[in-house]
Amino acid sequence: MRIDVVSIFPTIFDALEVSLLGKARQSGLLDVQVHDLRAFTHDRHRTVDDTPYGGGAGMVMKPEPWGEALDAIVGEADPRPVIVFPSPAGERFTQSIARELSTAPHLVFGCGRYEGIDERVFDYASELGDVRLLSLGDYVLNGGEVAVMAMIEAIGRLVPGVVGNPESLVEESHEDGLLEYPSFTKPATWREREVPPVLLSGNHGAVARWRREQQLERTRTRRPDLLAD
Ligand code: 6GU
Repeated sequence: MRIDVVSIFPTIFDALEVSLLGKARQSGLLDVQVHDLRAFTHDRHRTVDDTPYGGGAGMVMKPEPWGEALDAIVGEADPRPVIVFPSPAGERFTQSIARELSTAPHLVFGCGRYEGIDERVFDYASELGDVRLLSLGDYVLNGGEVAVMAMIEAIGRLVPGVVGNPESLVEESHEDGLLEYPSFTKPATWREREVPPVLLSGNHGAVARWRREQQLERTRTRRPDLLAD
């Protein structure tokens, strides 16, 4: 999978060099390229923002550097990429969207800062690829970079081969619409706390039933919204 990221803080993405995703990049499973938006400016101050038309607080990202960056990165790339703009005003990013995007051969992430990107950029981008505006949740970050890090990790680990044991992907929170069951390892007693006896019983059917009950109970108490869906 090819992933391009456009940002005015490209070094934030240095963290993608470590751990599982770092390995996947080294092995060629993920080809991640990070681009500095300011490289697509032409003035002495490498300006990427300006005051909003109509007035109001804050600054808006200018369309011209975005247009040049998208032209350079996407150009006439044969499979139309999915172009993701992280935004608190976007559709909620979920495990099912992560699954869907993990099958795309080419993803482009455009990280906005300030009060956002000139709206015309999204319309232009839709000529070059399939545009998605995606939000992590109902809170506000200073920019899209940290959100894109989270999305790349959620998507990248679903690309076949990135996670060594694919079975570890199936019983996770959100894969079946429920929260994950609790896990325990040795010792069986630790600081006077016991592992639930059913897990030591060797009765696979009983273990499976217990785990299912735990999933339902946790989801009911912590995330009732998931059961309503
Ligand atoms: Cl994707 N971007 C920003 N700036 N804030 C967010 C977000 C994204 N998701 C939640 N808050």
